[in-house]
Amino acid sequence: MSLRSTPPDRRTCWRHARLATFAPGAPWGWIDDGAFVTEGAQLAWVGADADLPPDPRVDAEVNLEGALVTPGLIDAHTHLVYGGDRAGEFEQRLQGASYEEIARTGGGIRATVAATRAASDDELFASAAKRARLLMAEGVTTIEVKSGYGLAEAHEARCLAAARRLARELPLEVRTTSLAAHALPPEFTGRPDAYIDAACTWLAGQKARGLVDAVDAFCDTIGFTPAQTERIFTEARRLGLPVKLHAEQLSDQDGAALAARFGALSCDHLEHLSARGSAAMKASGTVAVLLPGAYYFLRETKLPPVPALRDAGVPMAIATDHNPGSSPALSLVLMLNMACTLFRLTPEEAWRGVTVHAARALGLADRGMLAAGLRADFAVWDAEHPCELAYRFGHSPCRRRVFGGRETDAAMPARSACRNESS
Ligand code: DI6
Ligand code: FE
Repeated sequence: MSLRSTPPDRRTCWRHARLATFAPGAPWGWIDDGAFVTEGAQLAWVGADADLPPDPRVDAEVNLEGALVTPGLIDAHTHLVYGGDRAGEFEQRLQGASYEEIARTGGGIRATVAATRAASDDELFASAAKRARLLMAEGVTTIEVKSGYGLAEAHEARCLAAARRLARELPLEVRTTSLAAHALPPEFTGRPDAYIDAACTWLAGQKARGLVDAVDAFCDTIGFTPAQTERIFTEARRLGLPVKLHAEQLSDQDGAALAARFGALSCDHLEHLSARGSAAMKASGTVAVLLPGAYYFLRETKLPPVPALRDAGVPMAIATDHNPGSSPALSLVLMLNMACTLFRLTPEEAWRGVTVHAARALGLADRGMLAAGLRADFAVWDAEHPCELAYRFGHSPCRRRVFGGRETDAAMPARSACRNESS
């Protein structure tokens, strides 16, 4: 049976868990002595153990002995598929070069583009699978993966296809995003508008091949202008693809307001977001995806306007932004701590950011909470309360991981990845 096939409608009753369901109501959606029933890939019932209805159809019962259970974690922003790494650039930055200077002199994203184009399909897949397994070992069950290191039609398609292959070969949901408008490739130096014209023509083919779920762009001084971003978004809309945006990361381009006009699923980064941008996001129901790994690694000092987002009621998600240049992070659990320490989110806000709000940032209504009718994607932790996972760092006590009702070894995937794929 393949990893992706839905298990038979086997009913399992999981009892005596501390449940952080994130369902509306109590803080954390907390249930002290909780139980839930999985039926195949879905949750059939969630509630207090004392309220568990008698169910003769249950095939198996598991006593969780008070362990914490949360929804499977969702990493709503990654650039997981690429060749090479940028450890050398890290050293340059330690000697004083800025991220923007390195980008302007042909390093940065362009260096990764060269390494990505040089990598074979199998190499791209194997390196991305190794990274995905490390995320999965910490209870991650859904990830988003962007293209954006191919920057030519065939190479962008190869990267999206590698992301789709992750979902076929690993017990993991993968949403793909086309990010051709990430940087200007060398063939188009000095001709950004011509590049955007070309990138617009690739989207229909990506969609026809089933390679893409959403469209993103990098709207910034070292990326693309709002007018160029708008052209990509217009083509996405014509094709019925939702959009998201790398917005106001290094400067305020009013990108969030532009994305909001297109009903964007999310605007991501947002360190330089204005009050106008956050109001526009609220009005369009756009999620703010905050990326503390990139803030930390680039030693940014301008914080995203968390109090304004909170006051405006804009849902906040937290993601790794895993990429080789600005956030080589492979721990979504660590991002919980960073979101609290650096961005001053509450532990509950940070957790909602990797569950309910992350699901919304991907347009997925079937996950992110533990509730009847949603997917049976969950993690069992060696902890009594989710706050502990936001408080500790360098420590990810995932004990069990269940994806679509099927238990997968939470720890082994990462270890076997290191054995099998690092040679
Ligand atoms: N913003 C980022 O932080 C990443 N992409 C983007 O638009 C960085 C990508 C890289 O440096 O490779
Ligand atoms: Fe990013």
